[in-house]
Amino acid sequence: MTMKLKSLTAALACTIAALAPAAQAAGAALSAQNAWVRWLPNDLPAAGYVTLRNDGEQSVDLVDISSDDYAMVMLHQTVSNGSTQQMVMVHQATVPAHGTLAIAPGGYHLMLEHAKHKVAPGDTVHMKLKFSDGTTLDTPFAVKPPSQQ
Ligand SMILES: [Cu+2]
Repeated sequence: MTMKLKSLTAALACTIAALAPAAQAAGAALSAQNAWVRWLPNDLPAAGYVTLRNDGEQSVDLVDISSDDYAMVMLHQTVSNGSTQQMVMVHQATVPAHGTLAIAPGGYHLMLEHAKHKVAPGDTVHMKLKFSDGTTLDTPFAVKPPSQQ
């Protein structure tokens, strides 16, 4: 009986320890919402979109993105030169204090190239979003078909 109680206590302690990091993340200033990927066929580069929210007092920069699902992830911005549109690589983007940064069609996107395994609509891929304050958000992105707006 004593043994049983001890192992139950140990199991509870493990559960609490495992939950702690999640609770900490929930209390952090940065969060990611509505993360999705517009998938394209034939191994073409895909575009990732996400809204980043900063509930903190200081602006924070998104400075790096990596993924276990794509060999290359870059932050791009679509800029228009009169009638033509062009993508340029940017090295950081600011999430303002008490504000949001929309990485959304027509503005910023995450350029996802060289999938490490077969990815298709309906899948979930993960990006590690790293910020200037040291925060990392390991964010699931829902993979959607090319028709998704
Ligand atoms: Cu791009």
